[in-house]
Amino acid sequence: MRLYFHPLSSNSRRVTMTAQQLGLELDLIVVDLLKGEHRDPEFLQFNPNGKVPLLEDDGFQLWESHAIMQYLADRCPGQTLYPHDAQARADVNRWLFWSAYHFTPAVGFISRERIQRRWWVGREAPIRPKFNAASRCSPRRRRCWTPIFPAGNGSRKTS
Ligand SMILES: N[C@@H](CCC(=O)N[C@@H](CS)C(=O)NCC(=O)O)C(=O)O
Repeated sequence: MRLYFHPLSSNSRRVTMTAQQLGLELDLIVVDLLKGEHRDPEFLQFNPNGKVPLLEDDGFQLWESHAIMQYLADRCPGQTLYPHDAQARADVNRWLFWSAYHFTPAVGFISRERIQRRWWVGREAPIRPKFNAASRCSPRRRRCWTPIFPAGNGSRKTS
């Protein structure tokens, strides 16, 4: 199986970490995002979103990191990482969906503003006094952060 990825991509990393846990060896192919290789027509043909990671398995192409994680587990008979019991699997799925819908977009925002901007613009975004990880979410969505940020607003209490 071949994984088109980028070493700095956290979406790619969750796939490589899953493969490692499963003891699966993947052929890793770097898609140079800085050179725009993810927008090449040959790549877009397999992932019209123009994003990594992309898995290729014997002519089958799969994009979306969480779907790839599930697929890798399903390709390993006897694996225990992704449970077969309905409730145990539902619990894992719960966190996969939470990661895809709530966690990753917010972390991506921080990464773009604080890290990637340094590459593209030469400096990170100015820090807004009230900025926190969930400040761009509506109050309803902000509540979704309570599993990891008990304060419910994306900030950790320091005192
Ligand atoms: N929901 C997708 C997100 C993939 C994604 O955003 N990948 C980033 C790298 S971490 C990318 O390829 N960005 C290139 C771009 O958006 O131009 C997944 O989970 O695989």
